[in-house]
Amino acid sequence: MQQLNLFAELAPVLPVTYYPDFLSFEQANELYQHCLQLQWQQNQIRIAGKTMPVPRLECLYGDKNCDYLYSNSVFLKPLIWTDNLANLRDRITALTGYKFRIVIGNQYRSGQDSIGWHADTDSSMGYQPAIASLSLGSCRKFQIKPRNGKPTDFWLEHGSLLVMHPGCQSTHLHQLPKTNKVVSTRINLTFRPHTGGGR
Ligand SMILES: O=C(O)CCC(=O)C(=O)O
Repeated sequence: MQQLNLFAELAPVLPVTYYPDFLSFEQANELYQHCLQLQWQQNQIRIAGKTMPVPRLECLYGDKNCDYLYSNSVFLKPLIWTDNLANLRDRITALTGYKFRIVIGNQYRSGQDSIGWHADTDSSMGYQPAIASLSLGSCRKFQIKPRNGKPTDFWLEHGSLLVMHPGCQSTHLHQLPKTNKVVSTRINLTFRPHTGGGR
């Protein structure tokens, strides 16, 4: 499997590994169809005293009691793993050695759906979490940068996997910016550890 390890010569400062062809085209198509049937919800987020819709749809699947709260305002309760998501989780663990208890789904319906600069630092994931991010559907630009540095762009392809290694969330921020280009639906699955619960 092709692997771009960005600890190495391309971009020495990035603590991520990108696997452009983690899934075959057929596997990615099948998983995309499955993911369209997940229980997507439109959540509301509170920022600077204002409540607004999150600019994407979200869902959470995972182990029992692995609730997830982010930005101190969006609270997600896990649904039981589907067989497809559990198989995918185990396949990513076999590749990376990292263990995951939850997966957060993001559905970007158009170029106007996005996620702004942030790090995933929610305490429920424990110390220095590894996060594995699988992309399906439309290819979108993903950016990552050191907290005070310049962004590097990735074009996250259908069936690709981007692994953010332990430490990445402390030193780097990432985002999926809006685009005015016409793009159709993209689904992103982020597999994460969690300190609570149990299977
Ligand atoms: O959609 C993506 O690739 C990024 C998702 C993300 O940053 C997140 O869920 O924290």
